[in-house]
Amino acid sequence: MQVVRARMHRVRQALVHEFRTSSHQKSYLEHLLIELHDADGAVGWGEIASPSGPFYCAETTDSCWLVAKDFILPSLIGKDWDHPVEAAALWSKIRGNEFAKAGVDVAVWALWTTATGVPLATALGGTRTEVVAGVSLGIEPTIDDLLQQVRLQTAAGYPRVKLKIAPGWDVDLVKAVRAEFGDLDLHVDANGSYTESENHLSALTTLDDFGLTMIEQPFAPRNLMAHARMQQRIGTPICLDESVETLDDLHTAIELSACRILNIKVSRMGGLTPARAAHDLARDHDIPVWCGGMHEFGIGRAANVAISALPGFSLPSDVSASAKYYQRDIIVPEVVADRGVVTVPTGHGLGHRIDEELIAELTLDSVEL
Ligand code: OSB
Ligand code: MG
Repeated sequence: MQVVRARMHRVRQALVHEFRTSSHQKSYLEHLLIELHDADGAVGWGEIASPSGPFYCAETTDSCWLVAKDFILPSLIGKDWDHPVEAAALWSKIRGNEFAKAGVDVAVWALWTTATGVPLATALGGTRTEVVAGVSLGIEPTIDDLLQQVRLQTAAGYPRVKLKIAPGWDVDLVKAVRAEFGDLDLHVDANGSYTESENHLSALTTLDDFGLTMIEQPFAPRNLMAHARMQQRIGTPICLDESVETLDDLHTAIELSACRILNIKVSRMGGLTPARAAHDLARDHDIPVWCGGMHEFGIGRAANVAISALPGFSLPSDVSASAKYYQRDIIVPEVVADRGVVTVPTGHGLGHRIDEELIAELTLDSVEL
């Protein structure tokens, strides 16, 4: 198989509800869509879901645009390959830039599964026909606003809620949510905003008393030692997100006992090929995994649903319905959840039609290679 032509589109969509984390705030997103064509006319789409600024990780929308255009796509175009794993080897010399690689990797998998007529989840080794979705709720102006969001999403049937926390926005709100939702599957995500200062350690150890399913990424991404020390002090499992960009990071985290749960993001880890390898490694070490999200539009979301069908994804994933994020999604049908359950598509490729008309309306800039 050979990619003979590639296009990249910068596409903007407004979020239905503004999202704030410890590091940034957003009301709309700009993602890069990758469109790959082979010589026989087959097409595969992928999505680079990088945040616009370098606050979640080092990448930005603009850095992804540059690296995809000047390095990743040129490494792929005109080369022969028989399987997506072989295609990914073509750009393996490029360091970092995992979000940019992920969009191209998803497009390659979509192209290959479209051309061969196989559903993406099946090609990846997925065994589930349905995946369970949770919701991720951002920092709100007040605890009452947050409670309102929890009521809305649990009423929609989502069985798991994750709350963004930051120093000063932690114990009180978890206490309030627990008081109203006593047995809800609840977890918190700090996006690396805590240090090992006395105040911060005291807040984190207090959170150990609320029956949380996990505490996600309390400390800075490279500070695996702090995670290992905290995991020794508390019973609540620590889950890593930002710390694990590569398989080597995961090997180190396992060696250090820095986590008991892993959030696998296709976007953060450079695509479906490395995400699947992380799933396999975690399973060998009895570490349960779930699929995290970056507010992907429909294309990235479809890839997240497909990887969530693998057997090790035993915890609810951040693959909420399109409607939780966007007024109208760029795939048809959009992703729907029935009481928090998403059906894995059985059609070939991503299993959704790409709404190119809508994409054209939302596109700010395009480039062709
Ligand atoms: O840490 O999981 C995160 C969104 C932007 C940046 C970081 C994170 C998130 C989410 C959103 O939690 C999860 C989703 O896509 O629903
Ligand atoms: Mg996270």
